[in-house]
Amino acid sequence: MKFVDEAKIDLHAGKGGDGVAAFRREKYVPKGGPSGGDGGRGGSIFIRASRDINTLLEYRYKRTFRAKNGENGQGKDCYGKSGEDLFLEVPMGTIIYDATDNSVLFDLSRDGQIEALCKGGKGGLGNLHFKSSTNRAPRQFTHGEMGESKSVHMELSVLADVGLLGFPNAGKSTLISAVSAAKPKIADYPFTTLHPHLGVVRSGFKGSFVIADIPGLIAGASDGAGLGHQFLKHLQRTKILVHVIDVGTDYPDTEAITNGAHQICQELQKYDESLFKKPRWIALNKIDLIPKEDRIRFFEKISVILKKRVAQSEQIFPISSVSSDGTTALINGIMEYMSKLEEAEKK
Ligand SMILES: Nc1nc2c(ncn2[C@@H]2O[C@H](COP(=O)(O)OP(=O)(O)OP(=O)(O)O)[C@@H](O)[C@H]2O)c(=O)[nH]1
Ligand SMILES: [Mg+2]
Repeated sequence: MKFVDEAKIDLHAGKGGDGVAAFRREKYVPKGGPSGGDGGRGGSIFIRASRDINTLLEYRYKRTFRAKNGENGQGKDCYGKSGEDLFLEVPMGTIIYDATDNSVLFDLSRDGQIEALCKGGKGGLGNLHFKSSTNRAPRQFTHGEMGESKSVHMELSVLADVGLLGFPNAGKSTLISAVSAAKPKIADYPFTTLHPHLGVVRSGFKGSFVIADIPGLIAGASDGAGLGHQFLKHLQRTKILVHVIDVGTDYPDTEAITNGAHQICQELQKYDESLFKKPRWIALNKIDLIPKEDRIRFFEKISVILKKRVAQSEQIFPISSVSSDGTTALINGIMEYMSKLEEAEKK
């Protein structure tokens, strides 16, 4: 499925139906009074967040949405029917901007959250309403009001607590599939992952958090190399980044490994300073490729360099996503950190 995370659409709520001027015509009643009913209200447009949708794809094809008009009033005191409301569904994490001034209208972060985007026009009044002691046979009625129209820009930024970061092939997708039920494609060629995937990680009885796997970054991503850094925006709302570094493939070349890690940090900083300053943990992946007897010495050596060159990397976890070695320690560490954050937020 294609992943679309931006769309611009035009919305038009329904016009209210016109009121009507009509008179009662009944046998043996020579002059019946006014009987024109009101027009129905025009349909409004609402937007609803759903966790079952993960792309704005449908808004790429259809870009104009109209709610139904209200029906006109009728004679015999009949009111016109209201126009049906229109509900647009978007993924959780979609932010709606007013396209004219880019102000944020809504941030749809809860599943099932509903917001009113465009109000339908009020129905007009039938001549029923204009009867008075001096005017028993009014011919006035009013027209229905126009519905609201708006152009909105929608932007999806996936909602995750933890974001995975790293080169293509570092093993990000393997890690998310080892610790959650997510089943992203895994392969030994770069750019296997083409759009963000989310996985829910359950950590024993302690709770759960959402982790996002995004496409790999390469040097020059800020200039558009590889898939560029267009997906980094999906990490903006995370609380921790986990930088996945493949230490197995180039073992024992610490220089190559740490240079690579440094490049990712540079790309991150070029993209956005606030993202760069987020807590960033390190997962040294593919440790199964390192001889067992060398592991401890190697981790110590590489950790010292990483702590110096790759800022904010106090937390370093050696793991193997393939064998799940070390992944529990990483997950528990994250869970503990998240719980502390939550407690601090409550205070
Ligand atoms: N030996 C070993 N191989 C691993 C490990 N983790 C991942 N791999 C392999 O590395 C390759 C790339 O893994 P992916 O999970 O697709 O890597 P990715 O980081 O998601 O890559 P992109 O989606 O291209 O950015 C696959 O062939 C995996 O089987 C590991 O811990 N040990
Ligand atoms: Mg991947």
